[in-house]
Amino acid sequence: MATLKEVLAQKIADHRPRTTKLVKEFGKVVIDQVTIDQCIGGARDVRCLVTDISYLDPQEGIRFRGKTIPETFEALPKAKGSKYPTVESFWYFLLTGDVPTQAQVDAVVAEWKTRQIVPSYVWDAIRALPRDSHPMVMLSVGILALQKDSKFAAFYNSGKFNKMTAWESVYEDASDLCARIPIIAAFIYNLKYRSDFQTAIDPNLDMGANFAHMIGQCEEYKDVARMYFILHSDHESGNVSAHTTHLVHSALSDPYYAYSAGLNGLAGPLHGLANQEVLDWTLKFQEKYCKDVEPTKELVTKALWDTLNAGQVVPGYGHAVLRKTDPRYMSQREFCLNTPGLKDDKLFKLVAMIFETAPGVLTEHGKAKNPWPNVDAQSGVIQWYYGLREWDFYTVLFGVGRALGCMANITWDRGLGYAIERPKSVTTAMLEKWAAEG
Ligand code: NMX
Ligand code: MLT
Repeated sequence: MATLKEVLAQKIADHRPRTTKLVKEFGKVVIDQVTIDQCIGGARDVRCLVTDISYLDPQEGIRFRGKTIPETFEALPKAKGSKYPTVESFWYFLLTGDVPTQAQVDAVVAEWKTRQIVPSYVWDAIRALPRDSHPMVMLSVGILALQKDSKFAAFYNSGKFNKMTAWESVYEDASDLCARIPIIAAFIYNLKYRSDFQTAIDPNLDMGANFAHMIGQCEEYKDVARMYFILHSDHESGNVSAHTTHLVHSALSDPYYAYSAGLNGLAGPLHGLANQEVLDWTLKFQEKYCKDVEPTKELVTKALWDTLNAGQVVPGYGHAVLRKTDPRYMSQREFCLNTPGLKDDKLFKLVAMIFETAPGVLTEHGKAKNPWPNVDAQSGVIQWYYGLREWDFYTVLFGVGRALGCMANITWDRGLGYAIERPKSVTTAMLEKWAAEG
């Protein structure tokens, strides 16, 4: 049986002529134009990035390698005794576009076991930080500390650097990073919230299950981890974390530099931090409005307007690309509805009530182009239910999942020899001149 790396080598070799032909023969074909509001407004909708790993349709939502979320979950081999696939099978699928066989999945699980050992200098670097540092700082530092042993950096410095084979050492770093990031995340969780009670890796468990084991979670949480990491993995390449990772790596900075930077973008409240903001908002709502009474749609409406009138955003709602409810939201909601206990949980019911109320309020408010919930509006309540209540850790969970998409993407970036990213800036005076000229 060919290894994942061998399968990928063939895929990259097969793909290269397509990219070369597009550039050589059709390089000047126009696929978009840029307007002044796009230039000032965050390059929204400007089509200038290429990835085949996922595609985000504004109406339909994400497709991983051409498959919707339900199709992805359906197609991939499941973890033993579980309804969900292992993260390792999803990694194989993201990288190659092929649904792996059980034997191919087992090989990746075994390979990641050999990659999981985190050097002690990473623990030293994290421990050196103030204990009340945000866990995203700890994660970003932990990933950056791994840079010392980057195989890509070593290859670059070896004097034998070769553009055709450079992707191989990116693949090595990417695989190491994906295998190690849940171990680092578990270490941070235990350090901050379990009085530094560290649990050893279980060599018999797949990535998601082992993460659950390492943070002292229950059997059921193994599927929560698998589902969470897969759902948060990739959202095409224009989002802040994926784009930052791609941009930094385009300077041939190695995967550790690149993903540490990507994590720093994920830590922003308009991006991945929104999941902790959602929990914060919801609990504050309960505290302020529902100490003695049951929540009602009227109370939720009032709280939403209070937030909007204070000039704040409603966390977990809106999106730069999506124009409907995020299918990642629906997938997690379905998990809640199918989980006895969670289905009737007080906080889940409140989140469901916000879902019924917020789109109408945001539509009436009239600013947000998309009044529907995104992935972050539903993820925290699941963690909360399973007792993972330290919500400043939620973006770390997002960061563990997002590593899969970012690492798959930069492996392909190098495979296809994408150039250093360097868009052109203009001055305000130039915009004014072009505006006057019509
Ligand atoms: N609540 C209130 N106002 C909003 C919201 C919201 N949820 N979403 C957008 N707006 C406002 C936005 O601030 C902007 O106002 P202004 O003109 O005063 O600057 C206006 O509506 C137009 O923004 P859009 O074009 O709809 O949104 P944009 O593409 O700029 O930003 C988000 C997308 C996701 C950053 C934005 O919807 C938002 O801030 N949402 C809340 C935070 C959040 O949930 N982020 C997580 C996104 C998913 N993720 O995980 O990364
Ligand atoms: C993501 O998953 O990255 C977010 O939904 C944000 C985005 O796609 O822009």
